[in-house]
Amino acid sequence: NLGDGYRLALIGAPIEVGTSEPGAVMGPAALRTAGLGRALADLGHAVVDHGDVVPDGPAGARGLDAVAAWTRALSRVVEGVLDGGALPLTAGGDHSLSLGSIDGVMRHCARQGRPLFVLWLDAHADFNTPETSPSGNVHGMPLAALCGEAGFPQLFAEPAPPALAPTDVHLFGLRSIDAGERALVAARRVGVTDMRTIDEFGVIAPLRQILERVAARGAHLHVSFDIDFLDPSIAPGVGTTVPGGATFREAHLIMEMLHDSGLVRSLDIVELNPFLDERGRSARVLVELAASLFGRRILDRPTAPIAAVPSD
Ligand code: Z70
Ligand code: MN
Ligand code: MN
Ligand code: MN
Repeated sequence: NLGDGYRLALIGAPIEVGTSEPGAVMGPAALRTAGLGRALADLGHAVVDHGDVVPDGPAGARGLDAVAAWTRALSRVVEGVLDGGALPLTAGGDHSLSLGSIDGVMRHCARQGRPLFVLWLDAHADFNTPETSPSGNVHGMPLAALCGEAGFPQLFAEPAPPALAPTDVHLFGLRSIDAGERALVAARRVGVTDMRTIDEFGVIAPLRQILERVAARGAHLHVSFDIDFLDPSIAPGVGTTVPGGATFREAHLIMEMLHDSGLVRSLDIVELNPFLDERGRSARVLVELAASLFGRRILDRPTAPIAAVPSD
């Protein structure tokens, strides 16, 4: 157990080589400017800012070689933070950074003999391979690479940990998927709560099911939060806006439930593009949501279980 005050490690990952839309490189700076570190420290956590990670070797060009240089560097930092008993919060940067953060988490978990579960809050599936990708953008591919799909060059340092099991990945908030990745997600039995499910059942029931499963297995829960999970009306600072995203209230509730579960052991916040933002709105929303995930609440008590709410 992490106890009350967590040790949080803020890791900047100013990476945009996985997208065709420039600006995500400014993400970590914008999150710091919006007060990410201060908000978490104000909640009583010990926050250490590790600064921005520098890629291993040349990472100037776009594409998989550049991403590999980031992946190796990020993996080392994230694994080191976990080995030191702190919780890594990797702030991006485009979603290809999760290749590195999750590789680091997998190495840490493998050594501890602990199962890993990945909750992917995103409008997209990010399950393309170089072959299925319509855009060639690596930020649309990290989950396929982590799950061991063929067609990727060597991205991870040797020895690579065993691939992530697709059944231990859950896509939450999905509303935009390409034909090739759609077939793969179905064939590999990746867990999915799409926007239609959320419209029908809300966020509580599907998320509770996931959290119960993670708790029962004693798994390490990694949350990868793509800002495009949110509706663009509350978070316009993203490269590709997809309408019909999570509302302000749904997103807060998810963060509060994640906090109350006590299961989250590592986090990515990705795809913030401050160049496309409106006066820092998106960065501020992300800081607020991160604060909710790490314990900010309206009243100083957990939300009452439904059964305890007086009915009539
Ligand atoms: C599409 C692709 C994507 C953003 C992920 C989109 C990928 N599936 N876009 N996050 N903003 O190009 O692979
Ligand atoms: Mn994504
Ligand atoms: Mn380790
Ligand atoms: Mn996305």
